[in-house]
Amino acid sequence: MSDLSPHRRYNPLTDSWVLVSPHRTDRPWLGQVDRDIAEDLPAYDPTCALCPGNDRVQKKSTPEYTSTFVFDNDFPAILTEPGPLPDTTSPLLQQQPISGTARVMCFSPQHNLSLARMEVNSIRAVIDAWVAQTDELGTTYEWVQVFENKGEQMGASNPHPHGQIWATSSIPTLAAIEQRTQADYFEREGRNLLADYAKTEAGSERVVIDRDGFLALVPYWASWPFEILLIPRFEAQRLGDLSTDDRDGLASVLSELLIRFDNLFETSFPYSMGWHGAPGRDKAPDWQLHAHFYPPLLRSAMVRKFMVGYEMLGEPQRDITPEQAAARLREVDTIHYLSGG
Ligand code: H2U
Ligand code: ZN
Repeated sequence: MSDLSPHRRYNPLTDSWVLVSPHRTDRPWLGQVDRDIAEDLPAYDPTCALCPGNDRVQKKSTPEYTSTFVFDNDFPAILTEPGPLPDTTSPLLQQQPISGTARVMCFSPQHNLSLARMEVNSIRAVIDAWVAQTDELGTTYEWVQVFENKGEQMGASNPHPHGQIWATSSIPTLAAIEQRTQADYFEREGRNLLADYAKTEAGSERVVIDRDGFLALVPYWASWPFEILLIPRFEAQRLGDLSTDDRDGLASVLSELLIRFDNLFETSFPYSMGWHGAPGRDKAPDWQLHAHFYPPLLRSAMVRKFMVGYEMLGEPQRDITPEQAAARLREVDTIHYLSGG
């Protein structure tokens, strides 16, 4: 693939393009080399707000939980009651009120774990908690964003395995774009965009995992080097549509994917990931549930991709092709490098 010429690839979900420059993969690296941040963490950290039994701010405390634990974020970015808005006089100065709920979900009581190092049945408990949260908050709010921002390189403040849930009265920008592109495709083709895409990619060189009803692949239009799109192979609009069997399959596939991530550079692989499901509660045959994984690393635990320069001013650009990235992820072991197996 590396004898390909520079070209652009279209992302039908975001209606945007990415520049692929395969010939540049051998250029010398003279940029930043991060400090290797791998460190031995304790299973319990008395200063961690997310560890069982510890104090949080405002006289709150985290209980002695044994599986997952969800609490209202003590520093929420959105509030349940809308307040005053700035005065504006020009149509160019638009604003909208927003209300919402922000929660934190601890994936495990154990401070030094990550989803990649958790047992499949503990990952299954996280999936159940995601389903419960989206079901509950989806009755009140237009959009429920489940996400995990993992690792110091992503700006995460605490290594304790955790994710977040932000539920809002309005649909955020990126979700609204995906809603439009999926609706347009459905109207034009009479079929579901991501279901068609999953069919198109069956057996392709971009597939990393395809089993138990789930497809994990480096999408044709990926902008991050090891970006992954995870799609159920069956019709599912929201996390709540997953049966117990589906959730078992997902737990196993998630575990494998995250172990492959960690094994790629033998590091606790940083990323932002999150779920996109149909907004509201109505039937939405144009929507397909999916998860995005956006990891920043490029060529080692210490060398990451920067979305700067041309990317901030033009469009995303990548050197290593999605096909090469998928091959790398397929090559690595499915036993975690720290498990000593
Ligand atoms: P991040 O490192 O991904 O930001 O996650 C930590 C979250 O936990 C963050 O959103 C919340 C922060 O607001 N938090 C509390 O709600 N209470 C605390 O006492 C500490 C951190
Ligand atoms: Zn902790």
